Amino acid sequence: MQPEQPTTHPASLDAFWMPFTANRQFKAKPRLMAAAKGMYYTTVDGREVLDGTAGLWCVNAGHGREEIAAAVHAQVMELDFAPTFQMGHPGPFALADRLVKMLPGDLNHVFFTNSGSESVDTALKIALAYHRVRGEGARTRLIGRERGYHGVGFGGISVGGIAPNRRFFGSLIPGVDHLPHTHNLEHNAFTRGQPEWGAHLADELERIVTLHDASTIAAVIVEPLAGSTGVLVPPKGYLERLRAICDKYGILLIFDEVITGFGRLGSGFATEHFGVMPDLVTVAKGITNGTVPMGAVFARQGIHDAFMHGPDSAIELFHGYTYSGHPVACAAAEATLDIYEKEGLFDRARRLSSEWENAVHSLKGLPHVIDVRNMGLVAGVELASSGTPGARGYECLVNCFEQGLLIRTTGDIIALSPPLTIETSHIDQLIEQLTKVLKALP
Ligand code: PXG
Repeated sequence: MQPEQPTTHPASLDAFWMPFTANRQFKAKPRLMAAAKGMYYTTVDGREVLDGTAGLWCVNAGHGREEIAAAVHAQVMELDFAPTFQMGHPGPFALADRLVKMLPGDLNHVFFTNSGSESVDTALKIALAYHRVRGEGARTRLIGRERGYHGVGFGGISVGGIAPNRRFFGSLIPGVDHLPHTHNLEHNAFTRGQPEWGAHLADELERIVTLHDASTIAAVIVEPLAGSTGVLVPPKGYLERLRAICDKYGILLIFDEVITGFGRLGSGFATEHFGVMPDLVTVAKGITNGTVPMGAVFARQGIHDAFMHGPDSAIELFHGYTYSGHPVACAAAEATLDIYEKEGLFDRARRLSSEWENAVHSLKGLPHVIDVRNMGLVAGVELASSGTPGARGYECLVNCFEQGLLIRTTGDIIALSPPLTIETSHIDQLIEQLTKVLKALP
């Protein structure tokens, strides 16, 4: 008997419980991608869809890169898997060495994970353990921010600031507080780049320190630019103030760069872009161009070194994943970094950013548009709610997809974050299609 031909149309959609999706609604009218190349997806019914979101903020070098495919294939054939617990292989050592040269200052040690969520939980655990190994074990409190997204681990949802991601899951981890978010349309609507208003919101950290006492606080975690909750650009001076207050009280500052890392803002990383040095940095997504799951946490020299005491035979950090530094992920990451370097994609994002800014701000004045904000190759377009929160955003997403454009929406906010390989013709197409959809929305 001949084997059945593979088909891109699944026989049934029932068994896959989809993440962050209205499963019943989706399965009644699915949107399925079959292939991708460059800036475009192709759907199972053969339509081209322009990728306005780099997949899920991860395919920074565009789709279907031969170099990554070749590296992954070669790695599987040479060394498919090897443990990194009390054992090793060259991949993660070489990759870590290369990565730390891309980050500023002494962010020169790397702990590998498999996702952004794992990176966040790893960074929070390193922060807690760091204080403990230094004899400040009372520093257990973690500070996040309203509208923060730090993945879906228990640590990440605890410090995260998105109510539906938190309220179903019990008491979360104890001893967490939140800074206020910085989103304010009254002061900052239609700002290009960083808003002037809002740096003072960092001073809320002083209030939290007064309330709990610095001796109980381990770390503050923020996305330098908040992605998932609608592209919230940090006000001028805000991150600097957070850094200064953390320094004053011995609190670690963690930047979650899962979205901002690897060129999105027109610099390698947000820490470099804003000139503010955190103590720990989390990344994922763009590290492998979205091809193989991988994440990482960067730690400053002093944090790493605080663990390197006691007998040589002692395991310094009781943490890690079977797939920390997986050979195939390392190979994909090396090939991805080669592309970023050879094609100068971070500089390209910076060069394109003013063209991008002008393009997205041309949406001002269209029906329902109450804000446009941008930085590097990312933009948020906020729509007025139709009365049912999220309904207009969802309708916009569906209509864009039908028109041949992939966007992301969070509530009634559109997030745009195309591959850094985008060209003027694609920017024009994106704006044209979005304009058409916005004009037709009820
Ligand atoms: N931190 C940040 C800042 C993120 O944006 C994570 C952590 C978690 O990463 P993983 O790999 O565990 O998903 C993220 C993920 C969206 C969207 O539509 C954003 C993310 C994931 C899925 C959708 O904005 N960000």
